Amino acid sequence: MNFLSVLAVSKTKKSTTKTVKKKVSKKTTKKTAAKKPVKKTTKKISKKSVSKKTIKPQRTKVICISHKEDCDGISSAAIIRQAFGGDAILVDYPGQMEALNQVVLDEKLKSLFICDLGLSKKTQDEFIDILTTLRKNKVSVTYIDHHDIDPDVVKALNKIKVNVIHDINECTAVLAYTAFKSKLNDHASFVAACAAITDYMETRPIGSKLLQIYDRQFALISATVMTYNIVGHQKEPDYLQYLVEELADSKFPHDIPNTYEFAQIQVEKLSQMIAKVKMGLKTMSNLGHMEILDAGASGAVNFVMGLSGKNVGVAYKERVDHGIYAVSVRGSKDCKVHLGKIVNLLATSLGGSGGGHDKACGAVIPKPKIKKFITELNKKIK
Ligand SMILES: [Mn+2]
Repeated sequence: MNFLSVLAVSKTKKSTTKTVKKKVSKKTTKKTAAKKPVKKTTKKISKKSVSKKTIKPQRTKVICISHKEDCDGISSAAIIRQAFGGDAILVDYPGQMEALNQVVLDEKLKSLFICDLGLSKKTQDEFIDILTTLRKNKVSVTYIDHHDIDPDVVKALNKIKVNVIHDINECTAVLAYTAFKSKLNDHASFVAACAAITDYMETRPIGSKLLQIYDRQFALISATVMTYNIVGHQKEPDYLQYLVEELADSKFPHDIPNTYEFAQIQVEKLSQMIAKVKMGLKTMSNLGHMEILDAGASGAVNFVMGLSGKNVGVAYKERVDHGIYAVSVRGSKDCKVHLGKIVNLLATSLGGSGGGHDKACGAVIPKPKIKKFITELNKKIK
């Protein structure tokens, strides 16, 4: 706990220094601008003659909105931070749109990166709308992802000149590493390789090349320890930020204090989870499912699938604050349907959202619809 408060202090310090560096006048200008109703006219005039008194606040901020729940999201944020600086906003799927709606209001935002956050039928239109506003405000936007995406969304994003880096064949951190390699140091390839491992994508063309730079066992234990620290700190945003900063600063997971001790605690919890899943697991003809009460659904879902003996596992956890269930779905190697696509459509039809990969995906389902979601999914995956 202590070191966290130290972190918080050092962070504040950093940002204060930044603001001071950026000249005091900017702040004053911004305030005046907000009060004056003539803002727009002044803006137009000052555009050409960018002279001493620009009313428009200068856009200087770099922000990366990335997925907070796994190594790929955290690693992507670290890679963007190393390449471009700036701060990360780490979110889960339910928090994704909220974060976008926040940053769109930030008058200092200069460039935005969005990483490892797939879209669904439910969210894609709003996503395009927000990015359109950002582009109108001349914010540079880069969207890096590898989840299944509606081709029309890519078209729409290209049209508004969002830099779309999308490939379902590699994980997001590997895509980010490849795109911005020239701005990254050697260690970034390790961060990307760890992300590929946790996303089951270390056998893909680029992922495998990155992994072979390192000793396989060393990379595996590093990726695993990272993952356990990320999963176990979901409710501590400061710690997740700290991980991003340390990885961006070329630290190995074992160089970050207490990560291995923390991973030990997590594996103990997981072994208890095995016992709990054995007790609470329910099965239908085509899937196993279970409500999770005291851990994350994604940590349990592999056990639910494995122990059920079915080709699909579903674990769901209530998010009381949102009135929804966060649902994790996994398919075995023998699962022949694309779960991400099925879950996207089904979740949307029930007033939720969802999607992802063929054998690993997630959904947000309104609380009263969870039973229906499971019975319908069971029907659709024969
Ligand atoms: Mn990913």
